[in-house]
Parts: sequence; structure tokens; C-alpha cells
Amino acid sequence: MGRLIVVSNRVPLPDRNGNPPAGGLAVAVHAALQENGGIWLGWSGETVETEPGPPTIRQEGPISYVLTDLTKTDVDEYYNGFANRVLWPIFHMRLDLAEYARREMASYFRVNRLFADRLVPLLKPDDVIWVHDYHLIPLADELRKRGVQNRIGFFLHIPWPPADILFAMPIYDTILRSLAAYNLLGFQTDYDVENFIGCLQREGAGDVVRNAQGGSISVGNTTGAGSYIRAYDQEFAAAAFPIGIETAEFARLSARVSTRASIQDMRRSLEGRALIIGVDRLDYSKGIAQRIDAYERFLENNPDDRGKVTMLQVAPMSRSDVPEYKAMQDAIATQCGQVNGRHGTIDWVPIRYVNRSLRRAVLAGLYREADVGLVTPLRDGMNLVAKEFVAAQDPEDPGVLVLSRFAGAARELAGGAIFCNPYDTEQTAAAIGQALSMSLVERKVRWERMMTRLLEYDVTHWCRDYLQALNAPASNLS
Ligand code: GDG
Repeated sequence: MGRLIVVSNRVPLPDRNGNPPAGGLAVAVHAALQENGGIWLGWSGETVETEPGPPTIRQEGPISYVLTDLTKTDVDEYYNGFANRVLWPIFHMRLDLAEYARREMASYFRVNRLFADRLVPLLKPDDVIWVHDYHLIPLADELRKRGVQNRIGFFLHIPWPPADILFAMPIYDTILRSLAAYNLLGFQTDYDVENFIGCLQREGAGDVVRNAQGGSISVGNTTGAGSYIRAYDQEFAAAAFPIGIETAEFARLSARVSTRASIQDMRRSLEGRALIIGVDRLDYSKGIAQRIDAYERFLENNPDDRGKVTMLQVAPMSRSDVPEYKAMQDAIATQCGQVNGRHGTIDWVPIRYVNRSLRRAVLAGLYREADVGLVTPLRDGMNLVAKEFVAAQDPEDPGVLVLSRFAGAARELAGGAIFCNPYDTEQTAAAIGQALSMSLVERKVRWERMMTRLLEYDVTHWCRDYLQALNAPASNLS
């Protein structure tokens, strides 16, 4: 195998000692880059007023980190604009939140051209290129236009929507067509693959030519195999690769941290009450408002439980340059205040709300202390919090995961989590009640099912599987 070239909007840079930042994807992808050497290219996070200069290159052993600045206009229009105000809401089925501006679409393609221009001079013929996420969908097409013939793969971290949703987006056809320039499209779940193929079929643009049964693009035991597709006069593969976490490492971390004074202090402050935990970037896709409604309904429906349970919601701010996110920050803070005002007593606060980022180790310790993990997105590509909550549990006294059926993680955690429909307040409230009253025996059985899966298919496995499929000989596609 040649070098690996990874391209993503942001690059998780290693620390001064060359160690990648803790946490899933960065560690696994860095390990893959170490093996054969390679490049990780992306935006530096810096903005400039006029045309960005040449990229900065940082060399760490066999890995080059190539960082390009962007103009302020490009960040406003490509990142905050088309990527986060069109693609993100549409792919999460929020047509009502999508805002189209022609200028922003143009900027999205301009930045993809810039990334292609930066990458081409660095490429060698046997390099394998792996592009990440919705910011960079047209990148392969731009590379092909520049004569690049290398194998190029794409992995979408967010869901792929059904045709009726995608087709509501202007230039959906350009987006769909540009994906045919890749050799391998990776999605989080088989549902996303189905939706993608459905879009091609409805568009009359192409179809499956062969399903791979147990072939090189078959993954895991819940996702089935991938498909070989012919569309827009191109042949390529599409398959589900459900992203994992560093399961064993996270389990060890949580066990270690649980003895720390800060975690013990938090436990003491609960005064014997059960703890329900929610952890999410502050994003409308995560269903935080609906979750708080469901918790309030649980308190209303179960007067005997009032004063016996505390909900801890950690929701660090994200994308604060996008107006919907700023508005949401205020709305969630108000909602928590109202619930506390309505139901709190002089010695009990129903919801503790933390609107900032906590350290990873602290999160691991908090998950382990919690009796219930409440993970209720309205739509989510995977949701790593669900997996982290499971990995962090004490095997002798595991907590219960209440999980939205609309999270990609639900495909793997069936039989372990209690599923809920986050749009159904009453049902989610009942799921909270069921979780809080579950027997130790049942908790253990459910947890073991989930943990077995997460240990087996962790992020290293995910990364290896994807790259193996991307490197599979082109003859597989015929
Ligand atoms: C996208 C897709 C897909 C959260 N708060 C804090 C904190 N976090 C960490 C969690 C977890 C990560 O952030 C969030 O991961 P998710 O998967 O839940 O969500 P997205 O950011 O939306 O990610 C998603 C993912 O890509 C991977 O493919 O699963 O569906 O939307 O790891 O622990 N970390 C720290 N402090 C916090 O306060 N340190």
C-alpha cells in the first residue's frame, strides 16, 4: 500500500511530543498514517483578509500535517454558510432550518478547489486518499479534473437523507453527481446506504450492479455488505462502516477517574439521588429541548420520584457564529431554568446544566457515576456519546442507556439500550422510568450485549476495515 492521504475540514494536530489528541478517530487515523507514512491536510483554523498564502507544513516522523488558511469570506460562506446552514440541516432532515444563498454555494466549491490545488502537488501515484465529511463532498471531482487517478474514498460522518429531503436542496444534483468521482463511499449505517442508493434510483442516475456478500466491503455483523454501483458513467462502491470508539481505553479511563476527588465530590453532592446524564454539543440535531421536556414529563408522571433523581446536562457551545446555535443556547438555558423553577425545592435542583466543555477524563468519570445515559438525538449519523456511556460503565453495576432510534448507534446497540422516539415525550418519559427501575440482572445482560459489540468493533477496527475496502483491487468493482 502507498501512503495514506487524509483530508478533513480540521486537522487534529498532535501535541509537542507527537501524540495525537485523545479520543477515537484522531488516534485511529494517526495510527494508520504512521504505518505507511502520509499527509493530513485541512484548514488551519486561521482566517486571512486576502488570498491565503502557501500552506504551512509540520512534519512529525512519517506524517506531514498540511494546513491552509482560508479567507474570512470563505469561512463565513463555506463553513458557517453552505456546510453548516444547508448541508447539515438538510442531511439531518431539517428543511425548515436550511438557508440557501447562491454566493455560499459558490464559496463551498471554491474552497474545495483550493483544497484540491493544495493537494495535487503533494501526491504520488500510489497514494490512497481518504476524504472526510460533508464539507468536502466535491473534492474527488476536483481532483479528477486535475488528472488525479489515485484511489479516493469518502466517509460521511452524518446521515444521508431520503430522496424527498435531498431533492429539496438546490444543486442537490451537483452534490450527488460529484460523489461518483470516489472509488468508495462510506456511510455510518446501512440505512444511509439505502437512502443514498434511493436518491440515485429516483434521479434515474444509476443503480446497484452487484451486492457484495461477505466480500471486502462487508463490515461487522449488523450492517450487512456493501453495494457496487454504476451511476453517472462511473463505477464505485458504497457500504456502511459504523464508526466506533477506543472502547477498551475509554473503559480503563473511566475506572481510573472514578476514584478522583472531583468525581467523588459530585457523587456526594447528589445525596443518594439517581443520576441521569446527557452530553451533547449544543446542536438542534441532538434533541436537547425534547429531552428536557421528556424529563419534566417523567417528573410530572412520577411524583414519588421527585427529589430522588437529578439530571446532569453537559452541552458545550458549538458553531456560535451560526445564528440558530446562538438562539439555542439561550433557549436551553431558559428551559432548564423553567423546569427547575417549576419543580425544584429548597434542597433539590432537578436539572444541573453545564454550558461548557469538560475534560474527557471528567466526562468518562461522570458517565460511570450515572445510572442512566439519556442519548436522544432527533437524527444522528452515529452518536459517540452513546458508545462512550456504555464503555464507561462499571461491569458489576452498569447504568442503562436510553437511546433514540434515530441515532446511527441504534443499529448496533439493539438488545442492550432502551430505544425511544425523541418526538414522543410520553414514551421517552416512560423509557426514563423503565431505565431507573431496571433490575441489576437485566442491566448486566443488556450492558454485556452492547459492550461485546463495542469491544469487537472499535475505532481501530473501523479504520482498518475502511482502508482495506478502499485498497481492494479495482477488479472488485467490475
Ligand atoms: C459527528 C456526527 C458521529 C461532547 N461534549 C464534550 C465532549 N464531547 C465529545 C463526546 C463525543 C463527541 O464530543 C461528540 O460526538 P458525537 O458522535 O456525539 O457527535 P458530533 O460532534 O455531532 O459528530 C456523529 C461523529 O461525527 C463521528 O463520526 O458520531 O453522528 O454528528 O466524543 O464525548 N468532549 C469533551 N468535553 C465535552 O464537554 N472533552
